[in-house]
Amino acid sequence: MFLRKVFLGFLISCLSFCGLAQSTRVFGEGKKIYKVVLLGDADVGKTALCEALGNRAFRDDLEPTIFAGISLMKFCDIKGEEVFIQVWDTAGQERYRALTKTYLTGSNVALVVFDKTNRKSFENVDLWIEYVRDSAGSNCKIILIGNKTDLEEVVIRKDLKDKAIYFTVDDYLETSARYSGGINDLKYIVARVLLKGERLKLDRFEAVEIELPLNRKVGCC
Ligand SMILES: Nc1nc2c(ncn2[C@@H]2O[C@H](COP(=O)(O)OP(=O)(O)OP(=O)(O)O)[C@@H](O)[C@H]2O)c(=O)[nH]1
Ligand SMILES: [Mg+2]
Repeated sequence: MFLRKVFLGFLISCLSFCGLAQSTRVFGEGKKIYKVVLLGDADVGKTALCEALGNRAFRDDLEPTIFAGISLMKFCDIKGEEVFIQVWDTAGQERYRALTKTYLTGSNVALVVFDKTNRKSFENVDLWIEYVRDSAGSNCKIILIGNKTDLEEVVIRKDLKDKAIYFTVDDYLETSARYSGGINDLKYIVARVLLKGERLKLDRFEAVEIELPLNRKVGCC
């Protein structure tokens, strides 16, 4: 099981170097695909949020992510055109941090997650945002997410306002991956920053996971 994960992680690393990491790819019959990267400390709930975005049920037994996982989701229809997002769920453990920087290449949106019950994860937000600024380019939008609102919170709104970086991000929201709290808002915010200027219909935001076309050439090297 561990070896399988290591192999998959290695494959993902290769793909990221080979061009799958580029933003706004077009695949299949000319469908648009945007790259969204989840990052933040270990255990903050990135994988749980990725599951929630894909409309999958919450699980207590999630294992720590190794390298990163990629999910391709049909995100919404805009004027009859299907929009897809490629969600990169990165590993928060320190030993994978150098790789996380490479996964950020070409991303359209970075979802920087902290755990509202864990102050250290909140303090480290500065570091993750610095990674995004250094590796993803200036066009990448940053959405800050305070997760686990269903538990007793240690980080409160005032703490956020005391943090200079809070005023530099494109949006902030709070979620509970456990109870899907804030997940629809998150979908809406991601769609809004990606497709600004488009007329958005809230009821069309359905993130449905589809098969990752790893066997297709996605503008690869
Ligand atoms: N109560 C509660 N637990 C959560 C929530 N989100 C995640 N968890 C739990 O927190 C633990 C860590 O969640 P993960 O999604 O694996 O965390 P991660 O950020 O992906 O961690 P790494 O992959 O190691 O970087 C798991 O036991 C989840 O079930 C939440 O909103 N509320
Ligand atoms: Mg994870």
